[in-house]
Amino acid sequence: MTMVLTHLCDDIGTIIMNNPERLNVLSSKMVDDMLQALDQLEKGRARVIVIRAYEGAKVWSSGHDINELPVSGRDPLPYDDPLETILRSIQASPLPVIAMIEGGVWGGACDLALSCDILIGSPGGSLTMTPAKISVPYNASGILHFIGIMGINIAKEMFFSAEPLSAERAEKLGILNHLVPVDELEHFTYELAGKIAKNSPLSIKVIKEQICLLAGAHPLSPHTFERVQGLRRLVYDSSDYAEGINAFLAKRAPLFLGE
Ligand code: YXS
Repeated sequence: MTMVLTHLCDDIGTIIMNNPERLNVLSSKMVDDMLQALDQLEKGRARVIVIRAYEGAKVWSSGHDINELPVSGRDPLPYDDPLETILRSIQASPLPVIAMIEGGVWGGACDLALSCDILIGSPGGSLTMTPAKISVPYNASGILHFIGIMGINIAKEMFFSAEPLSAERAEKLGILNHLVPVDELEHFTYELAGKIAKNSPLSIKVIKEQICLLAGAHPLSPHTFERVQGLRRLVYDSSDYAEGINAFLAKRAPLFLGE
């Protein structure tokens, strides 16, 4: 039985985490199903993806499946851990991914939400980082991810206190892009997704990867610099680039073909 529901409508893909009994715990089965859904949407007509919980969820996701944490003596978050795999897949996806968040987000599910490109939450929601609660060391890529998004002091408070960070505070801190009343959350999310879906997929794909590469805050290696230049050339050499300019000058909607 699949743990996720997948939809595609108006070029907007949706992945719904759908395991109410276990509060959308990120078990290896849930992650496998999410990876399959992501792959299917990336290969299809989707131009933007929304990741959300089932309707009315009090918990968006309860994080890594504690039952699947390895016994002592082994790294609880190794590179090939299911959670780490889905985080990298979302970050590396050529499509913009929006996290539509209602309810509580726990542990590794916070990293999942933060791996999305845009986060939209609603009052009453919260983000709780739990490693210190279950004596998990977390890991370098995850910690760097938090520092890059929220700064060192807030990251320390989240990790050290393991206390919920309210959606209201997360929005003030710029962690959430938008805070929307829960009864408007779906409409607001899909309206934004629709606007993104109308723009040049090639340009968005290339800008997303450039942001990811440059936000790494590491000195640019020659490889990275040349990769960034090659990515940019992909777009300004494309017919979509000419189409975007011609459509604007002709005062008509652009028809982007992704090439
Ligand atoms: O007792 P049953 O069998 O019905 O199962 C219960 C919970 O045990 C189960 N469940 C989980 N099972 C495995 N791993 C989880 N993360 C997990 N979360 C929940 O789901 C059933 C319903 O949960 P219950 O009865 O506690 O619901 P509740 O409404 O009273 O409380 C909701 C929560 C989310 C406050 C509570 O379930 C909870 O605190 N869950 C654990 C949240 C957590 O610590 N997540 C972090 C997991 S570790 C992780 O993500 C990383 C390794 S790290 O820590 O490094 O970030």
